[in-house]
Amino acid sequence: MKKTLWTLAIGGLLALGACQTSPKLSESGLIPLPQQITDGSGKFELSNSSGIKLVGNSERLTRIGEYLAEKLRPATGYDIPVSYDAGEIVLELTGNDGSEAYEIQVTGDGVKITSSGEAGLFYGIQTLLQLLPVEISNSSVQNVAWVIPQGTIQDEPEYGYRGSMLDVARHFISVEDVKFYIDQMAQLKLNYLHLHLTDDQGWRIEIKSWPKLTEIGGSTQVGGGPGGFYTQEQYKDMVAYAAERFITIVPEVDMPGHTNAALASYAELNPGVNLPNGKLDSVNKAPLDYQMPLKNPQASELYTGIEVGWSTFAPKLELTYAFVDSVVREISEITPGPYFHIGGDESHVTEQDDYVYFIERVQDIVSKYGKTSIGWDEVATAKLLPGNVAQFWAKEENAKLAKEQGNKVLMSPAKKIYLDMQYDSTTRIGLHWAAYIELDSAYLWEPSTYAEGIAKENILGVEAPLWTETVTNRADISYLAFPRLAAMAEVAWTAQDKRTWEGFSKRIPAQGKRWDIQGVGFYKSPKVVW
Ligand code: TNX
Repeated sequence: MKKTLWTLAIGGLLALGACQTSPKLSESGLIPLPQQITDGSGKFELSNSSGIKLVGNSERLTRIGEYLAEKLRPATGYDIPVSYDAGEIVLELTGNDGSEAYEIQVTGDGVKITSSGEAGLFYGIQTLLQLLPVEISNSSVQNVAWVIPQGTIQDEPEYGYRGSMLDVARHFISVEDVKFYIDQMAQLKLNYLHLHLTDDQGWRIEIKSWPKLTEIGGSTQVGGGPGGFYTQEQYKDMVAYAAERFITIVPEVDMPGHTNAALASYAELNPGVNLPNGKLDSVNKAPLDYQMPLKNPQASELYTGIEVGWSTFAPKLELTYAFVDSVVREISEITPGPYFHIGGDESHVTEQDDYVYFIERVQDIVSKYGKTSIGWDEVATAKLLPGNVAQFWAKEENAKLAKEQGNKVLMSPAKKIYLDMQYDSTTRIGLHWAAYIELDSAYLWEPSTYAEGIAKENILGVEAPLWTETVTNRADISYLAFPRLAAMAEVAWTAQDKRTWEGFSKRIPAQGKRWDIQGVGFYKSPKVVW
């Protein structure tokens, strides 16, 4: 009798304890933080009999369900069948309007994700994966109770463009590493991957009508390594891989500056006299005859350093536009997304009049092939076509010029979200010309108030670029991008009044555990108790 009482008492205490420590939905390590979380009581537990039930009409629905099942099977060891018949996890598509908003209801009987768009369902799935114990990220079976706290989440992004950029030109980044990055972006609900495909040091995309671009221009990189390039087939493969994860690729061909790799590949594109080191004279600017076709054109030399702003196409040479036309046509044909990035930054040796003329002609070419131009903020010194976008990185006055023309701004302030900036003076790679950016600094800013005069209605979205002068492999990418990309993702997704550094710094350790399990070597910022 006495023993039974004790057992009851201890059992009761244990139950109480379990109840107290049972996590709440609102205490889950969700990044980016959803707009609204309502706690319930109790939990739902995934079991060997759990499956995924699809509701709605879309040929993609089965693939979306399979994506979730494939994320759940390895660590749980469960079958997780996907069907239109039964399942405790319901994926319900109520329309097909492209919406990114979703709702999740967790009850004792199961989980239901609802959206009127396929993208919304996909983001609901990302949230669901973060609601499960972090061990769900393992690729082998884990002995864990797969519980989710009950409650409701209603969520939608603040900005429709949430992106990151990989500079695959300074150091070439392999298809596998780009796919790795795409998978990481998907977990953070980012939806645009901008590939900086060309620069002084390398040309990284096959152009069939100008084959020497990759043959010569793709043959090296910063520091003199072997470089590399994507065939059009490989590019299409990355585009499809990204699209499967609701990520749109934005290709960039940077021009008229940052073009030495092209100038090294084709002598006839070169403006004026070539100096022995392949550079134009930056004091005297381009020589007088630089707009004329050269009699005996000489290709510039390949370049493996990291200086910027010294190369230029010849804006008054007609061949330049025939070249740009072919490049834009071939890339546009294999790019389903709406944007084509024309670069336009740091053209310090292009006369301003010529720069404006060049940008305006290139915008017309891009528009002829059905794409919308994005350019670095300097392009706003030209007359932008309606709908074209200026990517703010440095100069607020350029962002203002874009706004005054009625064009939108993509926010990439270097002092906040340049992923190649060092965390502090001891960071083993990276640059610091804009700032040292610790995790809290990367988090603590607001796109709609950052640049004077640029408000939410002027902003297309937010993008975090990773320049790769000092980045050579996946470990380097991971170290600089994470956790700052997670901070950026929340800045772009979650309304300002809902997010705080304190909250983020408590939620990011769960993401850190997921990265550890996935083998992502992220920076363990001292600002966080990991
Ligand atoms: C500036 S940002 C550049 C890039 C460099 C980067 C390094 C921009 C539009 N141009 O060419 O890679 O700084 O941080």
